[in-house]
Amino acid sequence: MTCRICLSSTHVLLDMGESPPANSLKEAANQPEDFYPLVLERCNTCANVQLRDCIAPEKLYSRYLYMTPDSPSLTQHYAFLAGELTDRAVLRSGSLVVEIGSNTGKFLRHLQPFVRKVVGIDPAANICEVANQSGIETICDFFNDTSAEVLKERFGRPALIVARHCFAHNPDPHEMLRGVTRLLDGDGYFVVENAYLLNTVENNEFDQIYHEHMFYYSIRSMQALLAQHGMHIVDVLMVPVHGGSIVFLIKKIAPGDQLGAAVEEGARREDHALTPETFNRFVANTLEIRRRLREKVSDLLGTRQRIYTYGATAKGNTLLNFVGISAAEIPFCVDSTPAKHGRYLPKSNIKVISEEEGLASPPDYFLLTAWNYRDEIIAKVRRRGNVRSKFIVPIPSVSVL
Ligand code: DWN
Repeated sequence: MTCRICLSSTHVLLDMGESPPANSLKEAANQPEDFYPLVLERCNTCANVQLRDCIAPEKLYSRYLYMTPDSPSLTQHYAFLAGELTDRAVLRSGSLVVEIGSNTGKFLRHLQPFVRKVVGIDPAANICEVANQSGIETICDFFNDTSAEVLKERFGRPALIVARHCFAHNPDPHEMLRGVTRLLDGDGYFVVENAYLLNTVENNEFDQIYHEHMFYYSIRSMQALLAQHGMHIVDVLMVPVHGGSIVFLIKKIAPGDQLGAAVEEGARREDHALTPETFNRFVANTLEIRRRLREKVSDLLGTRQRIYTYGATAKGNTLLNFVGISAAEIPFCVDSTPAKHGRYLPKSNIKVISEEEGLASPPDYFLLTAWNYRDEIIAKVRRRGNVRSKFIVPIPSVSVL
């Protein structure tokens, strides 16, 4: 196929067969659902790693069930990020901040005390309603060159545009960057946070592969993309959230721009680490995790152990469907998001119940599909009095806690 960053040819890294969109939770288990190829490929020129087949964003995001969870680790991350951005004069009092894919506005709420005004833009009508009702002004639309012009007319030019875990969620990053270059203040920053390819590959996080993740960014592929839009990375931050993410601090190229040493250091590290051997090892480890998890679940069910999953996560649906686990083996998935309760996971048909319901009839084992919140979820379950259920942690290798 063709690289959507530099238009060169690509080669397939991993074909995960066909699956439904990861957040397409169903109202009824037997509700018909659409399946799409899930194939990861790499560019032969610019190191870009992308999904080969993209689903129309309107189908994925116009009505969206993922709401940023209440999570101590996320709140801690917001505080860290706000501190770093303030120290680097990226977050400026008296300025305007726009966040793309702002969801319910949790991060913007955190930035509000540091600036004059915050504005969100998100395509999901149901999510925008929640955000606006909570007092975070949110425009319901996709971010592109047209909506950027509307934002500029209404609010002026922001000194900071943020895109956390959404810049990789669109088939055409060039369109988003045209909007950013149109809207951003000349001396402003574009801050992109995303799951980091190096962490995804080195930690065997194959469940991060799902249709919302249309790109798997590295410093090299982001540099190749930005160079086509007169922009560059001035610094990077490595952060632990979502299985290991990278924060790109991006500016329009201006004479005298100082680049942080971490940019070139990180890029060189990628050149050494992201080799064909590394990708082959990633594929081999993915197949090994599938084999071992399959075995673990069968053994436990064979000794009449009850298993629930914990976290109706998008990544969890890739894991369950790739391993071939369904409601025939695991009847329930525990999750804290009210909008997901009573619904059924795509393909596996596992029913989502609340954490309270999960506590009322605790299973022998939880398969932790929200492994990126491992410590806080286990601590919460223990704090609420369940000291019996064990946790199967699938990533970076199958283990039981
Ligand atoms: O990139 C994306 C990331 C940022 O968020 C999106 N494409 C979709 C989504 O992916 P995910 O669903 O894998 O994200 P999370 O944040 O790992 O999912 C958290 C889920 O876990 C939520 O449904 C809530 C649930 N949860 C819970 O039940 N109890 C979370 C915590 C912290 C808890 O204590």
